Amino acid sequence: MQKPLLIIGNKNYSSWSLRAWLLLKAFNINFDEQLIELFHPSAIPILNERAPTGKVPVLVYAQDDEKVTVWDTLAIAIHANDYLTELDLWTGLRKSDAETNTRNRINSAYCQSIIAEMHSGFMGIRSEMPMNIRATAKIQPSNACLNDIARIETIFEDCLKERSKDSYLLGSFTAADAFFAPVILRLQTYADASDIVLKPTTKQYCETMLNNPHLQAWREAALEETRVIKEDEAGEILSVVGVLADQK
Ligand SMILES: N[C@@H](CCC(=O)N[C@@H](CS)C(=O)NCC(=O)O)C(=O)O
Repeated sequence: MQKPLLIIGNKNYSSWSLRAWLLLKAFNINFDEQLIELFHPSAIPILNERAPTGKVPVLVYAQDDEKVTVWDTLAIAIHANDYLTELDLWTGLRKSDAETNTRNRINSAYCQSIIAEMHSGFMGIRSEMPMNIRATAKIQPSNACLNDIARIETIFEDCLKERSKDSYLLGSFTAADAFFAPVILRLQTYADASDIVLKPTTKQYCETMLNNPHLQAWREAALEETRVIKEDEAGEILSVVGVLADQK
């Protein structure tokens, strides 16, 4: 099998790309990455050739001279779990151990349910707090956005209430942590600035995720980017960090 190639968008903005990238990194799946400029003419030939929906992320590789293409983050997670690792992405356990008891089955169901919930919902937070890693911004959150945050905090409480302080959502790192990673970065850059008060469990989990070395590597790369995409920015930008700040 050829080494997979993950095509992603700008790291400062592309939340779906982050989910797929972090998942593959966290599960030690070897891949190359190709970054395209979102909403830019230079991306069009690459997307036309590789991305059936014109969106990223897309995972491509060759096997037995045939081309395998996986688009959409949820499909990439399922495909990676089925073909690219000995680990079970829903529990973080070895596949041979993952089905041995009811607790693992409950965790697997919980993980799959919350990543599906993220994939199909949370439109309030996703539209009003677009991922913009470099920028601290103040927004006026709607009730839909606040309801999304409340639901996310309930999930975090539910997952973490009986776990150690620095635990991931289901104990070990799973697909759930990758799918909620952009939320962590959004809370980091919008919550305080917008007077959104977060629960202690949420703050603790944010700290755990921000200490994850792969998420840190993504964030550092995002802060090196210079492209500003106006349609992916929201609210009143109070400050920026990274190379754009250094240029001022
Ligand atoms: N449902 C898709 C969403 C992918 C998506 O919306 N990607 C954005 C970047 S985060 C994109 O490619 N936007 C470019 C466009 O819409 O033209 C998934 O789960 O991967």
